[in-house]
Amino acid sequence: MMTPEMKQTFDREGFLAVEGVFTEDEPIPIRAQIDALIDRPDDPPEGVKITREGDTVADKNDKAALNNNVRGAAFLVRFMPFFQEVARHRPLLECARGLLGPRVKVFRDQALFKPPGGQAKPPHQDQSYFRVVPETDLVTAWIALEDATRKNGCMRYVPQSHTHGVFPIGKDPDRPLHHVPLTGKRNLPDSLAVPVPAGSVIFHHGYTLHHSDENRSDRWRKAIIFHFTTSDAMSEHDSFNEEVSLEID
Ligand SMILES: O=C(O)CCC(=O)C(=O)O
Repeated sequence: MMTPEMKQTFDREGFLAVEGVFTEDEPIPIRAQIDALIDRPDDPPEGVKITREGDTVADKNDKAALNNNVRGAAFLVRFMPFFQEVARHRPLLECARGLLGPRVKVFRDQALFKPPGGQAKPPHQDQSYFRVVPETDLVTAWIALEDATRKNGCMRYVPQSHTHGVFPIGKDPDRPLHHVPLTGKRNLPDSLAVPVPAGSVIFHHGYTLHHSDENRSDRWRKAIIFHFTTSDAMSEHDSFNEEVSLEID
């Protein structure tokens, strides 16, 4: 599944889209699990955390900004056997091992469901948050459960941005949790939209700058996201190490 040419592209560009990692049918039961979470956001399975659009807002009294739409979930793999099976999906693991080496784990997992009108995700680097060591041992797998299109807010990546390491972090007063990468005078190319059909997986390096636009369609854009690392990698932040999603190899 992961040819030497694909690995070279990933190493050069900092991301790689692989179509057909999951068959056409495989996302269907995964979507059903996600839909059940969306339908009952106040009653998630134990340990699973539901996130809402308004979670990113600075002023929790600002009723106009405080959009209560369900936006995502965290710890599906850590707490739900169904998603542990998804994380052990053989072609997915072949790709992850092809990029990271023979021994991998799911360091962290999340799901992002961008509802119609759902807000853009600003540019960021995953390593800015996770601080995994060895620093190059974090690869995120973004798994499309629906077709991801320019209209519904597909992923966008800044080619070769992974060659710069973690940028200094700035603050956005409107989004206090967000790490704004201060790219300074570096002459970075524009980000590239990467539309993919359902069942595709886009892999990106922990340093790669990425973001997504608002969902301008009338349908949800649903994805699950597994942050893979090598088995022995650890975060500089102990809290992450205490909440690893799934040991695999
Ligand atoms: O799904 C999105 O729009 C953003 C996902 C993301 O930031 C990530 O996979 O690290």
